Amino acid sequence: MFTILTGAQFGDEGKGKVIDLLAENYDVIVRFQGGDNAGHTVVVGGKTYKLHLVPSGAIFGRRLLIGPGVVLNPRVLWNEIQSLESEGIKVDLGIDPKTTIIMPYHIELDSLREKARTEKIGTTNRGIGFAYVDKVAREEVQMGDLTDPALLEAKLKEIAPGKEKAILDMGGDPTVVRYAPYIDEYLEIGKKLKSRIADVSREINIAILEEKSVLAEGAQGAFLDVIHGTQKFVTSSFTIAGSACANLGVGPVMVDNVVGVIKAYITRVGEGPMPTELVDSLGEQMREKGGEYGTTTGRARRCGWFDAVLGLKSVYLNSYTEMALTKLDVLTGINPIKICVGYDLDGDTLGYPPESTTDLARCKPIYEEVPGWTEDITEVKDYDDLPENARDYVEKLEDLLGVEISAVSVGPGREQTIFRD
Ligand code: 2SA
Ligand code: GDP
Ligand code: MG
Repeated sequence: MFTILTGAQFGDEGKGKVIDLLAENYDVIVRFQGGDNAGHTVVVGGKTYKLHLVPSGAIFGRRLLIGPGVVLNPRVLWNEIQSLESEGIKVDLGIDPKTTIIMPYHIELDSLREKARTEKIGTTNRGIGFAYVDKVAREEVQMGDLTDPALLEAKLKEIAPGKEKAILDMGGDPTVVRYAPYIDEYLEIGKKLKSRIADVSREINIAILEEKSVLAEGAQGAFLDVIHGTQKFVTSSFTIAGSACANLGVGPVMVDNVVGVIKAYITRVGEGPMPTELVDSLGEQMREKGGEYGTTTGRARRCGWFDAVLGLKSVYLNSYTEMALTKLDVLTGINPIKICVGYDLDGDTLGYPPESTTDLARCKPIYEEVPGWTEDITEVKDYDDLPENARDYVEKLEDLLGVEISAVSVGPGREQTIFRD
């Protein structure tokens, strides 16, 4: 069985929590895009794990893979493995040798470029964009190169002058490109990770043929997709479900399920349009109650009402077969609750977002109001025990999106999840 799971909004929908839960039923969990810009939180037995590169099936002790479409900072990965193993979690990880390596100069370029932008993107400053640029420009260093000092040296010899010039042109310090201590450190990590190198496409295809179950873990969310998102305010990878097939080397006919994770409201971190953003005390209330701060950078996330117009597009982009709705508990006590069911753009009513980012930024949300609830729902285990207004809210979103909401999350903990039958 092959399942793909993606974020249906702007990331941070609670994918880490849902993947951890699903991991019980999967043999293999694999990351297919993005890098350590991702921050996936798993809370088990009161302990919080913030994962950036290691797939969120780690806590269940599953076979974990990092596919070649990921951009990987070896230092972050090594620290993450060490930290998990020091807590007694065995990390059974395979890394594709073609995985792109994030080099210190990518981080330097990311930072210099963002500083120079008059209109910021609000990147996580992890070098993601520049690492993907190098992949496409065929100037990347790959995971396999870190296990072969001569190959790495030859590659850097070829690549370095261009990077040094680019950094110099932006007023940065070019010595970072050939800084010997980092090269030695990367080679040292390469040595340590050598035994974990694996042909990820092959391993996944064999696993599926042997009737094992594989879960592809998306990072970020639909509207941060580099093609279908709100350019330029996007990440540099393909975040939608179809990307898992291309990035992992698995044909589309192998896909059995596509799970969308969607928050009961919406958040965005970084710049870019978000039509239902609340810049008032209610937005702040959602941020505080929902703990809406970047898992990687600690930045405050912007919060707003659930946007069913964007939601519908996300369903189209991903072809979800089911969805998990998270953070319903955060809406407790808010009355009425608003749902964006359309946009007003220059007097026209839209039921689907415009393609242009600048048009999207001009859209005014059209809201439908529904009554809220006041009961604490964080301990509810059965769907029927939710307050009626909470159930109506879930079912209203289900109707608007046209996809079954099969799980409702009412708290960060693994056990704070209601499965609907
Ligand atoms: P980048 O660094 O080039 O990928 O940034 C480009 C845009 O993508 C957004 N982005 C994210 N949005 C939500 N969550 C992400 N992960 C972290 C988290 C973010 C954090 O889990 O909270 O800690 O700040 C993530 N990663 C990238 C980013 O904000 C830019 O808008
Ligand atoms: P991801 O990037 O999609 O994995 O999401 P993050 O981990 O960056 O952010 C989601 C945050 O919400 C984390 O702190 C989770 O522990 C938390 N969370 C997940 N589900 C719920 C929920 O149902 N209720 C509450 N209150 N918090 C949740
Ligand atoms: Mg996150």
